[in-house]
Amino acid sequence: MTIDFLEDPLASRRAMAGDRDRPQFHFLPPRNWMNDPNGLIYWNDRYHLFYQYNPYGANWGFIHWGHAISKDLVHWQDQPIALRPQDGAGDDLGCFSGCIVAAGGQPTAVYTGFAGMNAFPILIARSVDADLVRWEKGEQNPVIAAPPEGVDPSIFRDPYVWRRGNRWQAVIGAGFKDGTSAALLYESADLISWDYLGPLFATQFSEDVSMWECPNFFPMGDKYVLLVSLHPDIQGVYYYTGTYDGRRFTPETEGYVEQNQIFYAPQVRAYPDGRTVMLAWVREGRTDEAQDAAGWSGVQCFPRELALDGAGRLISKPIVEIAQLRGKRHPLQEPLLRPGEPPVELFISRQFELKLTVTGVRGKLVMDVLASPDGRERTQIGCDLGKGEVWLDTTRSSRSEDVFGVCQRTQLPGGKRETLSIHVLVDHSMIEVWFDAGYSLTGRAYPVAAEARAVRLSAADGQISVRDLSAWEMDAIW
Ligand code: DQQ
Repeated sequence: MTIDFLEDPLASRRAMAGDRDRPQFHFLPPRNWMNDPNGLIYWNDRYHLFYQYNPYGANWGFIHWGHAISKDLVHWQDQPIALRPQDGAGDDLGCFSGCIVAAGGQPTAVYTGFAGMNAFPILIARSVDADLVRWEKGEQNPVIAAPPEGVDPSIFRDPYVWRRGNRWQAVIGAGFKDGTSAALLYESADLISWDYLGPLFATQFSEDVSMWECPNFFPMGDKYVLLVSLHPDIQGVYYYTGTYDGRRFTPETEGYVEQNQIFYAPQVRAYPDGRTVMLAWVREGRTDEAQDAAGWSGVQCFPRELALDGAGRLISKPIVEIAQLRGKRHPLQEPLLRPGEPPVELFISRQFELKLTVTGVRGKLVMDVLASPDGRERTQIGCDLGKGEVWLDTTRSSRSEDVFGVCQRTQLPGGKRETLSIHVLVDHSMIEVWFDAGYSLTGRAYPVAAEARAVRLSAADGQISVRDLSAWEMDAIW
């Protein structure tokens, strides 16, 4: 069976309208499984998002490239499937991750074929219409048949291509047989014939990491950023910022973008308006059976604009277009929170944006979202000003046994502080938080109780004052 088009995607979306866990203002396919974003490109006045997609079910397998377009990076329109596996084409078992570049005015996908556990050839496909709906696979495929000497052939994939002078350059994620993780550098005049130039950068990352998946390499100001996803078992997304001489990258600053098993395989694109924007796969935090029962799995993070802070650290924020989705504004008083006092209930919602700034000499802010009236289900966002520590805790989000909660804690750079901004997006099961205008934590929560919708604030270990408090109901994007 070949699925050429998504049959009535809006009807599929409507059929899931009653699903309380399904995000409403983040991109996800009409149904079934999605993972990595691929092929981000702005073309003919449209943003294009391609994505790893299983049209046959809500778990990973037989990966195609799904496709959606947008005028504003926020509202999306479903398109037919763009790339599908094909016997004997090098992508017999799947069309894995890759990117799209415009070569001589023709968008060309450079992607990973999956043809067996040791067969990840690099392939190209060219778009043959203005809307990037129809694709023809390159007659010269594979353009890179196998990894270089010393690289384990089972861990070599995910080309990311850019233009440098009159040549194309690419990094491909890999792991050497000695355990070194690497972003391998290649160069080409035509996207067909590629020269291997050695590792752009390689290191023994840790004993648990065997390769870097989905490397991205892009300039930011006068620096370059290498972004890598830690394999196996989805161990987080890591970045290096540094300098690049056209052959070698010299890192100066490094850190986690996020260290969890939820946010993974981002793709970054510099758009014509000058912004550098990141999308990423946000995994479910529940069992395969629960995903099957829901009929869908995987969400894209809200598009995040990237920047470097004063110390060269990579930071992000939701793109400004988020303001288009703001609906009713919640009228709110700015509370003074004292330890021992009952929590202040701000409003009731599962689909909102909330911004605030907290101030205190020490003390902890505790924010419960998706909280049930009896408090048995609640998702906690918090910060300890005295320690400069922040967290997102989903261990008590749900009474369901099909759900995995996790407490993510991280230390903010610079430690202790007296003032901290917090920016929260809650979109049903999808939770994104930015602390200090740049440091994000992403999580998933699936409360069982229909009334688990309260947002409450309290303080512990010291008084906290809240200011710049604003919150909006968010519109759905479909
Ligand atoms: N997902 C793709 C691979 C990539 C992985 C397969 C990362 O190309 O390495 O679906 O999530």
